[in-house]
Amino acid sequence: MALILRTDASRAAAWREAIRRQAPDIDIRMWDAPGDVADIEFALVWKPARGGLRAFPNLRAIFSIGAGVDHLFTNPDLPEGVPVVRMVEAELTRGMTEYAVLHVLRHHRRQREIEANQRAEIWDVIEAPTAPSRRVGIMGLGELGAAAARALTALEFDVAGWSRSPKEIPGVESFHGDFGMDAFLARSEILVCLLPLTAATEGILNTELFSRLPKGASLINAARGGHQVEEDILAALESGQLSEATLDVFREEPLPAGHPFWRHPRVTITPHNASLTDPDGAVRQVLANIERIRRGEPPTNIVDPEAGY
Ligand code: NDP
Ligand code: OXD
Repeated sequence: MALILRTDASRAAAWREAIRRQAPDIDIRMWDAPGDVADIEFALVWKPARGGLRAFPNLRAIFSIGAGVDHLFTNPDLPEGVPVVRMVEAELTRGMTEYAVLHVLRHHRRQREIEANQRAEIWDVIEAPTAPSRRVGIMGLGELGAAAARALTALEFDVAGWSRSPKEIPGVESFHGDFGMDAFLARSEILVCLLPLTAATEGILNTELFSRLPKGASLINAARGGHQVEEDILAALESGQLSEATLDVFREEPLPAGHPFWRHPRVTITPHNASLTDPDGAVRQVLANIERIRRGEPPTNIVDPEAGY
C-alpha cells in the first residue's frame, strides 16, 4: 500500500517522520516523485495542484492535512467517488481555542490600545467591562467553534454561536440559519469567524453583515480569507462600525507587501498560524481511518461533498 504525501515544503520532513514512526511499513511517496501511480491508495494532502489527484487511478481516500477542505473542493478536478476526510485532531482544536481566547481577551481588555499607549508613553487607565457583560458571537459551532465557545464560557463571557443546525452547548446561546442570523449579529460585540469556506459562506464578512453588528463591534477571522471582503473591513474600520479586526487569513496569502492591513493601526495580523495540525496526532487519525476503510467501514470525519465541509 502506498500513500502520497503533499504538504508545505517546510513541514514535509515532520510529516514523513510521523508516518514512519507509527507505520514503518507504509510506502510513502512524495508528490514530486510518486513512482508507479497505480500503487497509490491513499492521499494525505494540503493544497494539491489542480487536477493532480486524478493521476492516481486506485485512490481509496483523500485525507486533508487541515480542518478546512476548501483547498480540495475549490479544485474542480477532484476525482469522483473518492471520499474526502477532513482533519479533526486534538492539538489543532487546542491551538484554535488558544487563538480565540487570546484574541477575544485582547479585544475585550483593549490590549492593542494599551500597547499603543506604551509606545507613546501615555498612562491611561483603560477599563474593560466584566466578562459576563461582554457578548461574544462565534460563527461556526463545529469542532473548532464549539471548543472555543466552551473555553470562553469557562471565562464567563456571554457567548452565542451561529451554525446551520441548532446546537446544545451548556451556557452557549445557539442561533442557526438565515432566520437566526439577525439576532445573533445584533448581540455580537466581538465576532469570531470559524466557518468553513463554502459557496454559502464566501464573502460573508461584508458591509451588510457588519451593519447588523452593534456599532464599534470587533472582528476576529481565523477561518479563511475567502470569507472576508477586505475593502468592506477597511470601510467599516474607517466608519467606526468596526472598532478593530484581528485577521489570521487573507484573500491572498502571504499578505502582499503594501496591503493596507499591514500598517492599519486597528488591524492585528497573524500569518495563518492560528492553529497548525500536529503530525503525530493527525497520522494516528489517518491510520485509524485507513484501518476502517480496509475493514470495509466508512472513515470518520468524512466530508459531505454537497455541503462542501
Ligand atoms: P466544522 O465542519 O467542524 O464546523 C463548521 C461549522 O460551521 C458547523 O457548526 C456548521 O454548522 C457551520 N456552518 C457551515 N456552513 C454554514 C452556513 N452556511 N451557515 C451557518 N453555519 C455554517 O469545521 P471546523 O470547526 O473543524 O473548522 C472550521 C474552519 O476553520 C475550517 O473549515 C478552516 O477553514 C478553518 N481553520 C483555520 C485554521 C487557521 O489556522 N486559521 C486552522 C484550522 C481550521 P452545522 O454544525 O450546523 O453543520
Ligand atoms: C486548516 C488550516 O484548515 O490550517 O487546518 O487552515
